[in-house]
Amino acid sequence: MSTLNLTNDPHRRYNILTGEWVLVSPHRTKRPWQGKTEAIASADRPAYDPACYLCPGNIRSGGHQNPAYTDTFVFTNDFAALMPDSGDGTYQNGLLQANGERGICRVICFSPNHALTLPDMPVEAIRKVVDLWENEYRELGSLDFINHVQIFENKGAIMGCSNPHPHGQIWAQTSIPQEAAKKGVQQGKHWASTGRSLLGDYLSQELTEQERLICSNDHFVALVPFWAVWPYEALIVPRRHFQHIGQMTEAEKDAFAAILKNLTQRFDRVFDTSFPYSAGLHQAPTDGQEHPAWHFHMAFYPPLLRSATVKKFMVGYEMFGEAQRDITPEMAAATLRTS
Ligand code: H2U
Repeated sequence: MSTLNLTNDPHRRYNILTGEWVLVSPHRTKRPWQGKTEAIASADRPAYDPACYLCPGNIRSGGHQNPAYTDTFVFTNDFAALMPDSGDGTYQNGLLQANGERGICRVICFSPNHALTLPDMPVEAIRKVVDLWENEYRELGSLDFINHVQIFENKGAIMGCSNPHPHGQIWAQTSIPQEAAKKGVQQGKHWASTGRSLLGDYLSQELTEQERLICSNDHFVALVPFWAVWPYEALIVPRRHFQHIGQMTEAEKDAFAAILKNLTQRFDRVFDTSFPYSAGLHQAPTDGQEHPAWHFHMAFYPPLLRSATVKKFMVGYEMFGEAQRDITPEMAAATLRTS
């Protein structure tokens, strides 16, 4: 058996959190690009936009008026994908099956200022977003029919975000959705066989090896995971093993806000543009069970590949085979570390 050179040889890496594989083709980074480029959204925005449905005091669809909020503001999505009182019956017809799904969708404004994004906001203002995420996780999670609370942000027009006003969303529902379910299984297996947190053990190894680290503080570490699929994918992991945002100490909440700013500022500097991404918190289900294996974390999936205008497409082999990347996670981490 020959030795594998991770910086040169095509290889597959294992995602310990999902049990899936990603194909890495480092030698391919030299290929020329003549494909699609994206328009850069103008960064010139007013602090208040009278036509924005998220700005303070403005009217949303359906006639609801936003209050004159001064920091964060949360409301039930006017076009919610899930509803609390929809049917929860089942459909079974031979091989065809479906289950009704109930839930609640909310929209969170991070700031009243239309012109800002998370990295532009002071750490104290980001801390208020963290507090709101915690409140929502607790409040929605305490409802009988809510077993999972997915908090996320979709940033940038190329991620399908409909409005540049700084905001995120929450979809809370009865079922544990697939991504979280896969992570629950993998973490559970490691816990059962070792009695330790999978991400805790992984973090120890990354802190020793150092080459995929981006930035850190007393309570959190940001790194490019060994199995990253998106070019500049990142993971924020707390040094302490806890299951959900409701267990963070005050110092950890401050540190979480600080690392969110640090990481997203680095993203913006990579291609000197407001970096688009989808980011989400993954944490224990709210089904009333103990989930000792769960280790809170936040993942960022940014699509940009070569510049502010060239993004990665998950098509072709990725749709029919499995995820693939060219630049190695180590190269991406080195870029983010020095950005
Ligand atoms: P994104 O821009 O991240 O896609 O989300 C904005 C959300 O805001 C979207 O889910 C909701 C949309 O349904 N929305 C309202 O709730 N009220 C409105 O007046 C417009 C958009």
